[in-house]
Amino acid sequence: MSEIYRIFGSEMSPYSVKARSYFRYKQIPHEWLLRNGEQLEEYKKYARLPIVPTVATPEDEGLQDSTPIMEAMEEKFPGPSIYPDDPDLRFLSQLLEEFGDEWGNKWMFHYRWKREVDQVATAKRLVAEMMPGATEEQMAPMVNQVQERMSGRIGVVGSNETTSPVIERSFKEGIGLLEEHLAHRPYLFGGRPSFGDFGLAAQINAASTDPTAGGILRESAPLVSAWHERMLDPSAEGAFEPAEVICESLEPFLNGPVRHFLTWSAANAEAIAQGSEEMQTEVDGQPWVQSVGGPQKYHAKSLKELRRKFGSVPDSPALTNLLDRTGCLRWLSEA
Ligand SMILES: N[C@@H](CCC(=O)N[C@@H](CS)C(=O)NCC(=O)O)C(=O)O
Repeated sequence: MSEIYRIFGSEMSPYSVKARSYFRYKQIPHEWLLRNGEQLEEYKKYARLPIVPTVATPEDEGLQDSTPIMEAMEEKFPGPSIYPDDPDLRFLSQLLEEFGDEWGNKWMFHYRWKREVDQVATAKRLVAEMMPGATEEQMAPMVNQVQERMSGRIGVVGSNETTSPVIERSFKEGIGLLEEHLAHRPYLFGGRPSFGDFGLAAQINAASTDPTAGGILRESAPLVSAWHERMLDPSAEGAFEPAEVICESLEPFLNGPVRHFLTWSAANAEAIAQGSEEMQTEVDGQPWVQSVGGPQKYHAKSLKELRRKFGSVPDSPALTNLLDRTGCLRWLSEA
């Protein structure tokens, strides 16, 4: 039996790139396979859901969902750990990972499919990956199809006329705050990558490959740009930093984008629990309205999981006070 893990993914998929960065950092033997025509039959053997990444294990099992994939691998391959030893930092790292997967993905997906220039550039890259070796002419009908289909799906991440300015402001604020935090360290928690780095860097990296978001990043956030690129093949350069230092430096980011994300996530979970078809709330003082469908159920589940993780952190006044000051605590403590 082969000892190699196989990752079926796409260069365009942030969750796939996240999983690949993780396998690289941990030096877990793996093979990266694009899910295109050549691999489709093999991919289908392992994919319960039609998503990437899908990992085929040496035991011939299929794994999906980047977060549980990484958690399962951490148990099998503990070193070098992506969990900071300090329990407060460990939780903050999990919070930032969830933030990246859910809110960072809104940033990325919104910019990717909002404007024509990004739609066209992305559709071309997606089709080139699906049809290796095809000419522009051969690809053109498919490019149009993908552009039409995907731009119509922008609402899936909650992007619409009402929320568009909130998402764009959050992105700009977020990368500005990360730029300050990363002025003093190569990774979010110090000298080595943590759980949170993998989740957040992958979304920002995907955004950076698109014209509009990429332009904003290159112009306004050179350190964030260097970080998300470093995260494609990260290596430990030092230790995780002490909790006091990291908590102080991350406070503005928690108090802005992370608080806004949790406000949204709690309202989403509430709408699902009530069986509503639409959610309405305020994010960053602005109205947020979106329809609630299948993908939002996934978010409600992952918030529940984050709350479970928070519930298992050993009692820590420092962490509780930080989360309280930044307006995050109330959303993490609710049942
Ligand atoms: N929660 C999943 C999300 C995976 C996901 O949404 N993947 C997207 C690409 S980024 C996908 O496969 N979309 C459908 C498709 O490409 O066919 C994870 O963390 O792995």
